[in-house]
Amino acid sequence: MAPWQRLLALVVAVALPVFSMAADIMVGGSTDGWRPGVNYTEWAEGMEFIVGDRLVFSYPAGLHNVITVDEEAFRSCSAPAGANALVSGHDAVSLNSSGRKWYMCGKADHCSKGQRLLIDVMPLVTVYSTSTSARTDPRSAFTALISAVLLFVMP
Ligand SMILES: *[C@@H]1O[C@H](CO)[C@@H](O)[C@H](O)[C@H]1NC(C)=O
Ligand SMILES: *[C@@H]1O[C@H](CO)[C@@H](O)[C@H](O)[C@H]1NC(C)=O
Ligand SMILES: [Cu+2]
Repeated sequence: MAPWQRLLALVVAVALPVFSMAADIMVGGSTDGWRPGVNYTEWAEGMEFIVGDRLVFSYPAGLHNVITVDEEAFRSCSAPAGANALVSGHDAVSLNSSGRKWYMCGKADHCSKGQRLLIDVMPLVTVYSTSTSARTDPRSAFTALISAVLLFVMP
């Protein structure tokens, strides 16, 4: 590589993680947060979840909790006995893998009052896939651009 190519590759390598940085997503937004009586299906429809993002469940500690469940528990609003609940009131959950995830509040009848969340987490880079679900959001568009530059520059 010529020196300018090395420099460009270095700049790109440094910039990449910054521009494709994961987001913290507050569940329900900052007004509603995590509580019964919110339609989280509707809320999630306007959102994009990407591997590496974190969900942040915000609520007054003690009033609610957050349990990661499977589809069946989600449907029936019945968390398995002894399920691990997050209780801090500001619970961050890392989205480590793509695919469907389910969460519910395990307090009283909150789940059946709407306090449950289903999301579809997308892979970070779908630019190389032939799927029609290619991402168009700025983060992945920038990642794709940078990747293209890298591929061009590298010997
Ligand atoms: C929540 O919103 C979704 C999508 O708009 C809708 O299909 C569903 O019926 C709503 N649920 C409730 C309990 O209102
Ligand atoms: C995600 O990965 C981190 C770091 O490896 C780990 O601490 C955490 O428990 C994982 N979260 C989930 C929901 O699997
Ligand atoms: Cu609750």
